Amino acid sequence: MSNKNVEEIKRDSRGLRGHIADALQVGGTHFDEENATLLKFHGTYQQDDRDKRAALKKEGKDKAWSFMVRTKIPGGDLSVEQFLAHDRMADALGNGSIRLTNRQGIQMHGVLFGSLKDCIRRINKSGLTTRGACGDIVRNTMATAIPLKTAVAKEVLRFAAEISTTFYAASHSYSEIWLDGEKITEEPPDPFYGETYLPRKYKIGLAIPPFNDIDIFTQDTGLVPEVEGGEVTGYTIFVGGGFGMSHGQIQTHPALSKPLLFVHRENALAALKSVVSVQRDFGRRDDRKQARLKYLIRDRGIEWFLDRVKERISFPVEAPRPVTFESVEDSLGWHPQGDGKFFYGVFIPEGRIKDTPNVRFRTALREVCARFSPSLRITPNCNIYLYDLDAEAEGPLKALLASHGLADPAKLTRARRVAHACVALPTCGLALSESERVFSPLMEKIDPILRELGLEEEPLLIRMSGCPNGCPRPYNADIAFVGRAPGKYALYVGGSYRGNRLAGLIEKSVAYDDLASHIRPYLEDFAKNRKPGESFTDYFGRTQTPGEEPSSEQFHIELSERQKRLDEKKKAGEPTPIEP
Ligand code: SRM
Ligand code: SF4
Repeated sequence: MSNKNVEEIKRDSRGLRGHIADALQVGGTHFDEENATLLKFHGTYQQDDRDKRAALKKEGKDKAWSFMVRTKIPGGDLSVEQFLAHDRMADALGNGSIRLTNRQGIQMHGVLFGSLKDCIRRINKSGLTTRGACGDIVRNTMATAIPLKTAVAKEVLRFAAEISTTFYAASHSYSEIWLDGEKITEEPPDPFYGETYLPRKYKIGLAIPPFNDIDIFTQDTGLVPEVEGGEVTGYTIFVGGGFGMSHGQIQTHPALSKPLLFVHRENALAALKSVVSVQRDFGRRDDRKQARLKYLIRDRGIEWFLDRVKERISFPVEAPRPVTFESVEDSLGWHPQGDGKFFYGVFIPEGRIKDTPNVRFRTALREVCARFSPSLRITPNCNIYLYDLDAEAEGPLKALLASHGLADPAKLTRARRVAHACVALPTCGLALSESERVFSPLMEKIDPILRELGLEEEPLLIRMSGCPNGCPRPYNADIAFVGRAPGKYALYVGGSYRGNRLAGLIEKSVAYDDLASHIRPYLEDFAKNRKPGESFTDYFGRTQTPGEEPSSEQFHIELSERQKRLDEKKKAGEPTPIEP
């Protein structure tokens, strides 16, 4: 057990080297805690198989150690060769599956100590990297995934890639350890990050209205292009989104980002660097649970933050421009992409690409790659777009996917097409309950309710997580199940499929088997009483908490209690904002 805290580990790491290279040389099954902390900056998490944990402990044996390796893919855009490199590794080095992530990356699970270097080396050989995929640093940069061939979409994807490389750690340690790069004995501290990098992880995404697939309000920093004459002229920058929290700990809560400023295109990268540097210098480093940008902005205020950002730049910035988003959904199925070619959005439940007795996702995608040579893009809902397809490919492509048992997206409920659950057990060390493994069976109970009530084509955002850290971005969903304990979930209702409203806590603990029946009354009420054309999001906003959407600070208060306080205040003729 290391006595050092994470700040000390970073400071003493000699540019994130620690003793990782020595440990790899010596061999074994896992790394010590300090090296495991530093490994995150190199894009890998040390994990153990939690399905086996108890039995191994009983037998007095060590944990079944393995590694999750995360590939960073700006905007989720990758080639057939890059995808196939991961597919090959799934068998050779991993657990036989690939996991698309909801930040448009790829995770390999079950990589053993002896295969780790090979895995990272192979990812780099394919032209991608794991560098900075995890750790207290700028993570994978997201961008609207829909592969439309507009100048704006092209520019946004280019900028996502530029942001990604701009915020790499400067240290040569990555190439030294994993790619047999030249050994550098003395290195100055990182010119941007310094010795201790950022206080916490940092997430950036770009969203092209009306598409909010990247869930822009959940990012530490979001950029929305301003478009004139079909070209990007600048960006409105949002700051302070983030979803991690702990159940019942009121000082921890999700937050949606706020508009900060508008900047002209040529100054956007410099403005972004200034924004990140303010968090670097002022974000709390004494408490990792209060270290994200959202808390800095909560504690000091957006005006204070803007002043600090402006102090560090020499060009003018303007007031943020208004932005409007329609939905966080993907466009699954067959669509024109605007240049005579077509794209097809493939539904991948929970982003897990594997072959099962009924559905052969891996085989299907391998054959698609061989036969149609598409370009690929991972969506923020863990689905995948195949694009640059010829019109003639439609029939054969659909037939190929169907022959391997993949669902026709048009036959799924609209809710199922966008729903997501995080990884959780057995690999996630923080999971309090199941998520990915129990989500499809749960949706198989919810889908019939939606069909029975005539809601199969309603935009309804449903998300599930195995703990309150918020990886599947549950807290702005229409309906969310958040793991509390084995088989138990907190129920949240009332977010928005546009991604711009937080849900509210409905019940603190519901048994897994009862989840579908607990949300049924909300769906019935909506189906019966909504106005023509009104979505669940808008109905809930109009009827449940009119003018009183739950703020971050009220996040741990159950809906019934919030409504009780609201009614009391109204009765007394007092202003209605609800205190935490
Ligand atoms: Fe996450 C930690 C999986 C997106 C908030 N997340 C983890 C770890 C690494 C567990 C750990 O620390 O040991 C999980 C690995 C599980 C496994 O076995 O694979 C994990 N997070 C994921 C993924 C794979 C979920 C998914 O279903 O796709 C996503 C990977 C994205 C990527 O490619 O980088 C993933 N995580 C998110 C998001 C959503 C987003 O980024 O858009 C969030 C909420 C937004 C945010 O960051 O606020 C998120 N993950 C967290 C947190 C809470 C952070 C906080 O501020 O408190 C943790 C725990 C932590 O950092 O202490 C965490
Ligand atoms: Fe693990 Fe919790 Fe993230 Fe799910 S939300 S992957 S359980 S950390």
